[in-house]
Amino acid sequence: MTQSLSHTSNLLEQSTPDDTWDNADLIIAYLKLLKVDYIFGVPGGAIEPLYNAIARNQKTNGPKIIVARHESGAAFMAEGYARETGKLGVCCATTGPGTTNLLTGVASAYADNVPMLVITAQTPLPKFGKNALQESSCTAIDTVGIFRYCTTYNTLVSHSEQINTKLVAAIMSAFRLPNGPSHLSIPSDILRQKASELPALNPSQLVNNVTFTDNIAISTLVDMLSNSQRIALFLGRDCGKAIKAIIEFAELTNAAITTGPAAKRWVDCFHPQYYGVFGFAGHESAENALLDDAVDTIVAIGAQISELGTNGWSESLLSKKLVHIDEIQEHFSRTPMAKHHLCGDLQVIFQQLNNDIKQGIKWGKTWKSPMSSKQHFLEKKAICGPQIKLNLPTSCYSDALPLKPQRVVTEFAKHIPAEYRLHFDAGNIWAWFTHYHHSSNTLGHYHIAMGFGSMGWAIGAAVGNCIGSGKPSVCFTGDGSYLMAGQEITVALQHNLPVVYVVFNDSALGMVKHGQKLGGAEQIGYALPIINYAKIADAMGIEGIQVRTIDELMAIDWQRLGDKKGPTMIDLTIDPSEVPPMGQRVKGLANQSATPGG
Ligand SMILES: Cc1ncc(C[n+]2csc(CCOP(=O)(O)OP(=O)(O)O)c2C)c(N)n1
Repeated sequence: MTQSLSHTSNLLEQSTPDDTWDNADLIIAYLKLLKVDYIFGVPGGAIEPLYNAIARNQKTNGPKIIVARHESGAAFMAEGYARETGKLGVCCATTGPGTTNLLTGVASAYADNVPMLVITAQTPLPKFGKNALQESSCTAIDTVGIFRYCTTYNTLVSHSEQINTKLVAAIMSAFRLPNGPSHLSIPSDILRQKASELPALNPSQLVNNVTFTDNIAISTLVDMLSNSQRIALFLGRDCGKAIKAIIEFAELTNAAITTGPAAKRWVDCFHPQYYGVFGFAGHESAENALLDDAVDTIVAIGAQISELGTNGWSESLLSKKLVHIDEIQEHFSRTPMAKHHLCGDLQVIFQQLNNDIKQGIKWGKTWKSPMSSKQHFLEKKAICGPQIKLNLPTSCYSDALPLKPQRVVTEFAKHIPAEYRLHFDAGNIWAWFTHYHHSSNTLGHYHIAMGFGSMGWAIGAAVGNCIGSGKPSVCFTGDGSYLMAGQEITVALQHNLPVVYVVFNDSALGMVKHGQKLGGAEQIGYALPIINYAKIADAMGIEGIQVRTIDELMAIDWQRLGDKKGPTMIDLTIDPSEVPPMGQRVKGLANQSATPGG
């Protein structure tokens, strides 16, 4: 996660404490220093002091509050905001149920390593242990205990004097690799107490929080590469910041490029060396590129080595041919079979590697092209006007009704303008877009949360992203997820945000239904009622569009929807019988005798 922060002493001056300055003001002063413009949450009695401080600080450019409909939505919004801006995502909740509602969203940010500050109100100190309303102290429903396993830093602020130190620790911990959420549980009486100190953080120090680079390991790798004949790459989620240098490396070494599902956002799918996604709902061509006997070195870069990213830790990737390059040492614990580990800043490593390789090329070193006898995985067939005609499966060109998800996704890839930020919810959406969404947009505007995999993530994240980017965003979600978390659309309504919701309507928890079928399990618990989501939107004063036919699909005016001040709901009926390309995942689950599904 990158960020651009500068030391802003003028903000400190604007925030000089006076008689009314309390600890909640101190928190806001830190957020101003970090140039955080928004806090996401749901109010309640115990967190009121923070809301009061937010209100007081509006005159001095303090962060604004965005009130979500559910606290998990607030956390997803904070995640969407952080992913887009590189700043800290901040969310807050009141004691008890407010805080427990926040949990799934915080866990999601933890699993996907998104920097976040989570502030929850705690029972006032004098009421600890007395069965107070919504008591969240250590002898009740202990919210610090509950957050223990999904935060990088997690503490109760038990004395006013701790707040400065703990805020600094929380912020720095959120930005330390691997990034993640920090949680401060602050009793409401401490939030109200007079603050005695100024913020003690120089924000420019945060950007210095980088990994050291192992120069000896770089030299070893250069030797290995000079003895290698054919290379394949596997790009993981975290290679965004160095993607230009990595692609240059691929081009210099003629390496086949494959990505995990979350990393396809960094790569031009039409790049001649791209072989597609390896991992959940990926492409056979990517697997073949890694399995190619002539490949002697597979380089995994910025890859967590998660289940979905590796087809269930498949040996096609995790073999003795592997070299693993990463900024996070912990990731190496999942590649003990690798012939080489290289830890460090990816940008520094690939600049160095590229310089050395250019020298090698000058001396006559070459690498063989990837699977030269095979065509590109999208196999360009012919040029039809400005559009490249791709040899995609026939379902991608089908006019049949109900609409085929493959056709719908193919059209979306062609027609949604590049400035849109795309968000994909858990469910079959993951599979359809991973497999069939081919775009040359390498701007990283393709967001998927495959760590915790919560339904409803995209519904909130699309709002937070739109707030952070000022650009239109789109949320692709299933009807089950929308029924679970869809009321957040009204946040986009309230704040005039151009967020387009596309509900893939199959009247089912589709991934569960197809997972059960593919795994030969009993068919149970997946059915949903027939609902017209465009009509629900209509009742909320939101433009609702029904898409049932090809003509209606092609008539969606993405430019207009993106220029609009407010959300749109597209209710898209898809063919519920189409089987998503997730066979590998089902096989993996079947081997572990678990129930298929996300
Ligand atoms: C909060 C949560 N509950 C349950 C699951 C398990 N799960 C994964 S996908 C899925 C079904 C999603 O259905 P829907 O949103 O309609 O999308 P579809 O699969 O039909 O595209 C379920 C229940 C989950 N991932 N997250």
